[in-house]
Order: sequence, then structure tokens, then C-alpha cells
Amino acid sequence: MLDGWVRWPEPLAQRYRTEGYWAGRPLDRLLRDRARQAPERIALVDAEGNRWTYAELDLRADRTAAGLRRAGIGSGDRVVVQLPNTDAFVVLFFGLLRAGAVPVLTLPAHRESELVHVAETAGAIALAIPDTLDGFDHRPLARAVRKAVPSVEHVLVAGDPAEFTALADVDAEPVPLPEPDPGDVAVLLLSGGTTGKPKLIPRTHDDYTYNVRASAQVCGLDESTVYLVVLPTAHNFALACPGLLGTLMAGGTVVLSPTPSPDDAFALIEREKVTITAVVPPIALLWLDAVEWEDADLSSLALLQVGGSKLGAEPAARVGPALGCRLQQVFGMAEGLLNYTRLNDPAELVIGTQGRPLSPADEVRVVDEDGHDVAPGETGELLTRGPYTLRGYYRAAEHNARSFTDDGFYRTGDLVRVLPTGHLIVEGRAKDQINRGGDKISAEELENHILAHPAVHDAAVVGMPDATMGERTCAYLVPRGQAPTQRELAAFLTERGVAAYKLPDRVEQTDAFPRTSVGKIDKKTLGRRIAERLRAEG
Ligand code: J2J
Repeated sequence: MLDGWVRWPEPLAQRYRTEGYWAGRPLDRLLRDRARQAPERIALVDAEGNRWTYAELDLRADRTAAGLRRAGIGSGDRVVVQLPNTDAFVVLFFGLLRAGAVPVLTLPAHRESELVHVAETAGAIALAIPDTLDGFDHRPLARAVRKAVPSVEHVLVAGDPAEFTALADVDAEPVPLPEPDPGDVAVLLLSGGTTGKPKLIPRTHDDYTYNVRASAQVCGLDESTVYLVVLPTAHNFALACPGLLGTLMAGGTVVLSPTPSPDDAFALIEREKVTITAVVPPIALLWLDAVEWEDADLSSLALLQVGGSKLGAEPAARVGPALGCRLQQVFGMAEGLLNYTRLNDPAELVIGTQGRPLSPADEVRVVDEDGHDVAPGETGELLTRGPYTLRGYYRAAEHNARSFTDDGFYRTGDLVRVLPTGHLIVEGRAKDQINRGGDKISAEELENHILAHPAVHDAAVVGMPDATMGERTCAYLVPRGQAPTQRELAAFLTERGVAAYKLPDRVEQTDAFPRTSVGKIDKKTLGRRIAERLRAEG
């Protein structure tokens, strides 16, 4: 059992239970149930064509759980998981749940800066990594994390473990294990972040199981579903919306793609007759172009989910004709609330909106800067609460006081307007974050890293418009002497252990920042300035 997280108030929890949103079952049951019903069906396929039935996957999860327990990893222990799209992720995820431990999911792209903070905040006792991935050796990274965070006793490695423990050796005869309380935290997800440090999102067995079940329903998943995991498995979208968990719950087949490149993904769609997948807009754009030159047979693909950042209406309209499948826009967040366009929505809603809330129990408000509800159809900040939206970040009391209203609504920082049908259109953002093609970058976090550079007196990070990524990252610097170039700054940040997707795409120098009336850096003006400069440069 985990402490330090914010529960739903009991009357509301009671309501979610009696109204059937919360089913009172541990998250790992979705695998167990299918393994009993249809043990011989194929649950999982990897890029090399290895296949695991539901019974095999279930048994591997049990054996891993027993191995974890034997290693001293069990009830309530936090384990930072940084694994690529491989069977090792799926097996370890369910193994941890069954051992009663809490997976803390990080992206393969994360580096020392992110992992140290996450391990520290979570009070993790273990870290799971690949040996190497895309030419990067994760074992020295693990050494650095262990050094910085003494609570991390175990390092579990998929592949060659060096001095650590091979994940393959985390294996023992299955033993009966106590069941977790479904009201407890099952998994900690990483927030996109708007503050100096990334935040952890507690998701309970009850809330996440509901998230998965309702998403699978909205997307019409069943035993014939073949889902291609294209985004990292640690991403809420690919994991649970409905993602790999929803597919397993429905008794379908999960196919793992190592990358989102058309070469990898199209070949797998053809080979495994994939029916559904989920991507961010830049990947959708890439795929729309790639069909021109790739001659893979994509005819099995029935649904392409696109979310993570806003998909333009023009590419949205091209999805159907180019890929021969339906489009579903998804406006989601690891914090909870999911909006989906529905399979039977008219084309103009599928193309022109970011969907409507998943659950009848989702409460949404759109408010102005003073927190008052705007008139229907007007743009304002989206606030939400519901049966699968967090009530507070993990161990972040001070931040929670700002991120939630007194009555428990989460302030999304997204500017939206709501159509009479209930569909939302994302109009912008009130939070200090850059959405780089679905990858979220906290301006404050990046600025803090940049400020450590000896030749930087002050820094302000803003988004700049970009045709494929939606936006990219521009760092405005007030230098101390000779300002670093973009490449020098990137090298400096990489050396500090900052993930590559957070590196500024461009560096601009200035003598002083424009200020708002209350003396804050006026980022709107900086954003306009760089947008104008880009236009002038053509
Ligand atoms: C505009 N902005 C969007 C969209 C997310 C499904 C899909 C996405 C995420 C995700 C997710 C957007 N149009 N269609 O977890 O399960 C921006 C918003 C939002 C933030 C959340 C899922 N879809 N966004 O992107 O936690 O700003 O989750 O608040 O990474 O992404 O980011 P994240």
C-alpha cells in the first residue's frame, strides 16, 4: 500500500462504486481472466515475430512476480520501469502488479536528470532498464541513478546485466500472493509537467481498470482486435487508451513495434493484419506521406487514433482517403480525462474536434482567468474531475494546491471550447509547457537547466510554430558574455542528463526580456517575436 497520494472523497468513491465505474478488481485481472477463458489465443507478438499465448504471458507474469518477491520486491515498493516496446515490458508490468509493487513508468528517452528525480520522488527501490537501446548504454545511467538515489537497491536489466540482475533471472515457481486493494495505487505515470521537476500521477486499480474498459468499449475492441503499439508502452495513450491493456482486456492481440517509422510499422501492419493503432500528429503526417512510396498492404487497418497534440483539420481529412481507415481524435492526459471522437460521429466532428469526454461521470467546466464559468461555446480553461482523473500528484502538496480547485477539479491548463454536442476543440494552452509533437516540455524545468550554463544570465523557453511538430522549442537567452550556440547549449544539456526531446531547437539572444505589468517575463510577446522572425525568414 502506498501513502502520500490524494484519495477521492469517500462519498464520491462510494458513488463511483455503486454506479459501476469502479469494479473493485485489481488491474492485473484483465490478463488473468482472458488467460482462463482463452488460454491458447495469441496475446502478444513482437517485432521479430515471437508469439505468446494468453496462458504463456500469464504464467510469465506469475513467475516474474514470484521472482520479484524472492528478490525482496513486494507490496507497495516502487519500481522505476524504463523499457522499450518489448515483451519484457509487458511481463514486468504484470509481474510488478502481481507482486504488489508499483511500476513507475518512464520513457526510454529519459536520462539521468529525469530518472534521478523520478526515482527520488517515488522513493524507488528498483530500476528496470534495457542493456542498450539505439546505441545508448543504459547501465552507466543506472549506476548514476543508484549513486544519486541510495534507496534504489536493485537494477534489473533486459539483456546483458553487467554487475546487475538480468530480468530473465527474476523468475521463480509461482506462489500465491496477496491481492492488492483495488482502491490503492496500481501505477505511477509521469506527467508532462509545467513545473521545475516532473510530477508523478497516481492511478489506482479501480480508476485505471475503468479507464481501460471504457476506452476499449468506445473503440469497439473485441477478440478480433490486433493493436499495434507504436508510441512508447509507458505512454498512457499506448498503454491504456485503450492501448495494450485494453486489447488484452478484450482478448485481442497486441503487436509491438520498436519504432513509429513507416518501415517498421507498415511492415507489422501488413504481417500481423493490424486493425488499430495510436499515434501523435507528426507520425500521422509521416505516415500520410509514406503511403505514397511504401507499398505495404494496410487494408486491415480499421482505426487510426491520433492524439497528444492537435491534429490539423487538413491532415485529419486526409487520413481516411490515404490510409483507408477511420480516424479517431483523442485529447487525453496521463492525469485522467480522455476525450474521444466516437466511431459513429459525423465526419465534421471527427475532423474538426478533439472528441468528447469518455465517461458520463466526467465533469468538465470551462472557466475564465478568474475561475468563473464562461458562456457556452466560449473559450476558457478546461477543469475536470471524474472517476479516472487524479485528485493530486504524488508527494506534491504545494503544487497540488495550485493545480486543483478546492472542490477537486484538476486544472488542465488547456484552453478549449465546447460545442453543443459536447465535443471539445482545443484552442490553446494556459500552461507554461511546450507540446513538441506530443512530447511535453516544461518551460520552467528546461529554463532551470539552461540557467546552470555559465554564459547564461537569464533564460525563457517558448514554443515556436512548426509545420510538422505543431511547435518546437526556442530558448531566449540573456547572455553573460558570449552566448552559447544552439549546438553548444544542446551538448551542455545532454551532459547534464536532459532527455534529447527537451533540447531547444533554436537559441535567440536578447539584452532584456519583455515584462508583464506584474514583472513576469512576457512569454506571449517572445512567442510572437519568434513566430514573426520565422515568417520573415520564410
Ligand atoms: C491538443 N492537445 C492535446 C489533442 C493531448 C491519449 C492522448 C494523448 C495523451 C497525452 C494521453 C491532445 N489536441 N488531441 O495521455 O491517453 C495535450 C493537452 C493535454 C496534454 C496531456 C492519452 N491530446 N493534448 O498527450 O499526459 O495539453 O497525454 O493536457 O502526455 O497533451 O499530455 P500527456
